[in-house]
Amino acid sequence: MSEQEHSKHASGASDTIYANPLGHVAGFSFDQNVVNVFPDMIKRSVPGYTTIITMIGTLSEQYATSGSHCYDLGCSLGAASLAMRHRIQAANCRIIGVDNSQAMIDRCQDVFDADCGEVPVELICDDLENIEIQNASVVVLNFTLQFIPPERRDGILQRIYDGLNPGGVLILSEKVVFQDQQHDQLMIDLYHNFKRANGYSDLEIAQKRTALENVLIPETLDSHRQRMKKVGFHSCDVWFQCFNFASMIAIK
Ligand code: GEK
Repeated sequence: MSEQEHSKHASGASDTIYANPLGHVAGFSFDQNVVNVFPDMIKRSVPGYTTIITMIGTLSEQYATSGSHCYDLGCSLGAASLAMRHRIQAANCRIIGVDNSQAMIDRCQDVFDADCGEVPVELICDDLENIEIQNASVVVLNFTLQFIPPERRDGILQRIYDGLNPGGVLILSEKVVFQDQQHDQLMIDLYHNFKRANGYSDLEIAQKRTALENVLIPETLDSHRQRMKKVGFHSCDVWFQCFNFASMIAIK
């Protein structure tokens, strides 16, 4: 299944969740309404998303080893798992997709039921903190860690590091902030222009921002580098960045 077919199969609806004024903007949650528009929402909201998904496939082809596990933590509708499935050449790999939203996992299962890739894919509805990570060659956290309370992030990264085989990789994509306030504001302005160019109104941008407050907590690239080094990764840095969205790779 191609990325275009994935979008079509996962959902064809466009994101209008914040199009009308809401008296009270509730905290963002990955419920059925979000699932229904998710492929459209993430492409119009995350600069470089399609490139990152394609490259997760490429990186998996390079790093997946025979008989190992590839994890997609916070898999949503399975775009990264699907890219991995269609690029992995190593024998007897298994992809494990995890998401704690039942609505996401149900729709994700439909996607894989309609896909004819050969690598086995297991989907688990659970908090990623409850998942044992073992015999891993590739672990993907594609815009997921940002939704987890910061004080829990060290422990998660440590368990990922411990569960990776030597030479295995973590691909970590996140929305980020910058220490230099002028640069931070420039990245936010450029990002909002990107959203406007993708058809979101100022009202939609403002209401979504409110919904994500205290739900999506971004850190600096340096904080991510430091955490990766602290848990044991000997090599890590950014491989992709557009405005305040970046993807990093760390090698065990
Ligand atoms: C993609 N990776 O398309 N445990 C498991 N899942 C979680 C947790 C948790 N503790 N917290 C949040 N999630 C995907 C995109 S979206 C990013 C990832 C976004 C899940 C949550 O339910 C949602 O599906 C996903 O993480 C984040 O490549 O929407 O900006």
